[in-house]
Amino acid sequence: MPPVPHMFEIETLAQLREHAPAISAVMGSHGFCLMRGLPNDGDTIVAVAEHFGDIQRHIRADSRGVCGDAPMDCSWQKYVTEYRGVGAEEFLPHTDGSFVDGLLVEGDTAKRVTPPRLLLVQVAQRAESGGDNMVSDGGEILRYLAREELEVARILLRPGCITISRDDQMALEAAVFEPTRNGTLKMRFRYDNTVYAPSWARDALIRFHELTLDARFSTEVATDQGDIMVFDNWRVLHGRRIFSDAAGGKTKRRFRRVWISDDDTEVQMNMADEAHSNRSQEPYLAYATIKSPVPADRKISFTCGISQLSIVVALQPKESSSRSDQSPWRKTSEAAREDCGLVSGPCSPPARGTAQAQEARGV
Ligand SMILES: O=C(O)CCC(=O)C(=O)O
Ligand SMILES: [Fe+2]
Repeated sequence: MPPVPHMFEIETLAQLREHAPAISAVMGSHGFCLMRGLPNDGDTIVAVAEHFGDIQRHIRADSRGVCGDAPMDCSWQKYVTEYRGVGAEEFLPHTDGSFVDGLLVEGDTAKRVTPPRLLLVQVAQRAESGGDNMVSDGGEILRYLAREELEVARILLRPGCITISRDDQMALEAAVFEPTRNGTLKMRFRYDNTVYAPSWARDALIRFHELTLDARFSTEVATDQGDIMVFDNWRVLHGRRIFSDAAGGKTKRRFRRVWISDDDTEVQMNMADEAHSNRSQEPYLAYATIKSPVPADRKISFTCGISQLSIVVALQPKESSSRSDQSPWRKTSEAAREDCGLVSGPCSPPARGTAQAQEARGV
């Protein structure tokens, strides 16, 4: 079978580094890639992950941040039915960590804890039958909606359209598509009993879910044992078909998974200069970041998320009212920042404050 464009045959970490430019290009064009030929063990997925960024821990992970080997903490097993990834049923297209939205103090500042930017999945053991993975391109779906079903796009961009509550985590009144500071959009979505929505957003979420299963936007990913898939978790959704394992548990399907943390969060200063951990932060300790030992110039880098350009153009109102003409948000983002007394540079406001983002959110 000829290799597919998103597939790389890689047997060593040196080869991974050689392929870095091509991997970056495929992540940019497809939002995911697959590596075949590396050793099938937990240390390998960790070493590969460290080339993409800092690993973000998970409640079910081991001390290296790997889910699927022996977890460090077993407290979650009391609530095992809350973790869909652990069962054998179908897992509908979703982004990982959609329920994570918190804060952790580190030293004398704090940082938001948010869903991962990337996720890596290694096929440790395939199922006896079923369990194939699929990927859907959230960027393509949003572009389609902005062209053909504008009101659905507007709702999915509006903060408050989705709340996700799982285990001891809650993302309250989030948006399915949220502006990042680098000008892209990041997506947060799942469709199951962890999700709540106000009545104005319900139909739009149902419609988006339907489109994640639509063959125009989704692909099956054929995998072999040991394959590593990398997903841009801000742009593509991944899912899993129902599976069954051989009787006697000989070939129990097992996937290893590692998250790469969001690098888009701003440092938060404590207003009394007294940053301190408290009980509200405890649930997020399980999702803290582990610094990668790979130096920046050896990392595989590319821009994650959904490019906003064509979407923002589609969302522009045809004719602007005189009231909105006077608003600073009608001007360019730079002019708007000046109007607000804010300067560009390291302290500039997040993209959510720009004219484009305000427009995209229907403000
Ligand atoms: O089992 C799989 O293939 C993926 C599971 C998954 O997506 C998850 O646990 O978030
Ligand atoms: Fe997942």
